[in-house]
Amino acid sequence: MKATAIANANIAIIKYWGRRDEALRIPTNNSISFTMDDQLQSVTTVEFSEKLRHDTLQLNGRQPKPKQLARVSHFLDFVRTKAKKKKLFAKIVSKNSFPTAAGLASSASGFAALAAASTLAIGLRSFSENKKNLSMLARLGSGSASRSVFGGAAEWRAGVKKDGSDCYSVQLSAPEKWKDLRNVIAITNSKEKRISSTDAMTRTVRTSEMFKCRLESVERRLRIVRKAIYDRDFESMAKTIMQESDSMHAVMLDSWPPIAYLNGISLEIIHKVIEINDSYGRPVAAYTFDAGPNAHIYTTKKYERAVRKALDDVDGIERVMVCGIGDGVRYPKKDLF
Ligand code: 2P0
Repeated sequence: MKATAIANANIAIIKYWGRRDEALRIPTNNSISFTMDDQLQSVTTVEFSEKLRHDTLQLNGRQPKPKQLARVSHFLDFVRTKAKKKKLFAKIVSKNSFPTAAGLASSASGFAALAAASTLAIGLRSFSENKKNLSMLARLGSGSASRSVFGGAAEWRAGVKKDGSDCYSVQLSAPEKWKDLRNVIAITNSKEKRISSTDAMTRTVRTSEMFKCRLESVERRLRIVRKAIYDRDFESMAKTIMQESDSMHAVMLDSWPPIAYLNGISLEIIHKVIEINDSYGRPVAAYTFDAGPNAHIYTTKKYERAVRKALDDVDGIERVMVCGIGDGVRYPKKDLF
């Protein structure tokens, strides 16, 4: 009853920000992301045992915060219910290869790996071996986790049904399809964020007057990005990637109390990307920011060096990483314990 799974983080270019159903984590709009390579990875081992009286969790070698354990247990309740084993508890050990909760999508890789490992461990093969079902389940742990089930590019469909049975992700293109795509990540603050994205997006839906207007533009942007991914056309999606990030951060700021995730360094990076694109006379790099101040600059291998060089001029960046496009959920042979 022990199993291990690996999942990588994904960085959205059309963002998930807002839910129509909080408990079932059903989003207000479809979103699209690329799954990152193995540098941004979670490995999770789950063992169910009749000897345990409650779930235990070790996260990056440490005891979790009570809130983190409660969230994991709440997710495992869905798994236990599906397996009709409501009183079967688990030992969970999980490791991230990157800073947790710093806007590097650790909940996406974490819950995708947890969904895969727990369903395999408890014998729910219709989930552990079926990516559509697995992505629907991972969604209940963390919305963006539904996209990390797939490698390459994935679209998470919001669906229209009340019970969320048509709310899951699909793969738009395989990781091999876009080998020279890069995400140059500039970490400007690796500390945990003050407000979780879960709480922040609820606040936006409740209080932002601009939010409805954003939803109208998202539909058009989805069409542009789907076609660009299909055609492997970076230039035609670059403008949309930046507009989409700006639109999400605008509705965050339009919320009350305002949600401001970007810092001064993030803004400097935005200026740098605008300068690079101006110097080439066309978009060769596109910034996007999640619920945090770290920059993700999508570009292609050809311009990776130019982007890194531009970042050298920005004071205060803690670390720069360059990710390619990676795989979806896998089951390694080795367990963590
Ligand atoms: C995304 N983000 O599409 C967006 C962009 C952050 C900004 O998905 O509450 O951690 O767990 O469903 O998945 C972060 O939100 O939120 C996120 P929950 P999640 O990647």
